[in-house]
Amino acid sequence: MAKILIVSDNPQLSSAFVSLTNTSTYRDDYFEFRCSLNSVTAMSKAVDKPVKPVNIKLEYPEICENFDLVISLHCKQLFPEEMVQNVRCINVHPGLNPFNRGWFPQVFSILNGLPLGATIHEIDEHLDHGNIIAQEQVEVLAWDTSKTAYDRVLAAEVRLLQQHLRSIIDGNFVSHPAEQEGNVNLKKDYNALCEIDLSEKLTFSDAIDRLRALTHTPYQNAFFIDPKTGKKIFVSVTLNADPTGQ
Ligand code: 0FX
Repeated sequence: MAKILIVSDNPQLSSAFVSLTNTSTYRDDYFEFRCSLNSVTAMSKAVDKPVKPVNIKLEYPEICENFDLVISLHCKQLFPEEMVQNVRCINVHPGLNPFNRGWFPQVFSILNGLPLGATIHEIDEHLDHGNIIAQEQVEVLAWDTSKTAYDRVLAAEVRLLQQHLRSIIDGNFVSHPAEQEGNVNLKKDYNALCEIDLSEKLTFSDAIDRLRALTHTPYQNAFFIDPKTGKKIFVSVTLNADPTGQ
């Protein structure tokens, strides 16, 4: 029986993972979920059983000893180098490595035009970097917001898990390094995008891209400060492709 630890802070993907593994293909495997402290309530609801919090930096020796495989489904904690060297660690990432590795890939793909998709890869000591096991590219449409592009990426992640989870657990997958190092975006890069400078001059095309990249219900991301009242005003956009196909 393979003992697999799933570390996740993403309820939606975790719930899809539970549906996938509640099938006869996985009846001989043992899955345990853990998450960051602030995700306990949402994660327990998503997987329909209590999920224990984990501090990976402190608890990784116990993890290495007790599990054959660790799968990160959007875990917000970094895995220590010593952990990834001692137990097989796999990441399911909402981006098409090596493009826009790191934070919120679809936001940056809308802005810089680099390809978007989902990647399952081995975890090494660098961010979203290890050998690639499987990938699926998704399109970015002119009328996408962060939310619509993200939903497409999540669906691709679930498809990749359906296709590759069995071989990942059995350890008989093939993986290869990315052909280039690509680029990385951090949380601070994303945060810097959110404050709109009302005096910035840019084309309509760039302005629409910036606002749709930051439109993601139910979040309020882009904002400007009203010069008259000093109030913070949030901005999001609605885009609709003509349904008649014109
Ligand atoms: O779980 P996740 O989809 O993924 C993020 C990173 O993008 C990913 O690279 C990393 N491996 C993982 C650990 O964390 O993030 P989320 O559930 O916090 O957010 C999902 C989407 O929601 C995000 O892509 C954009 C949107 N969002 C989220 C927050 C928190 C916003 O638009 N504004 C926000 O403040």
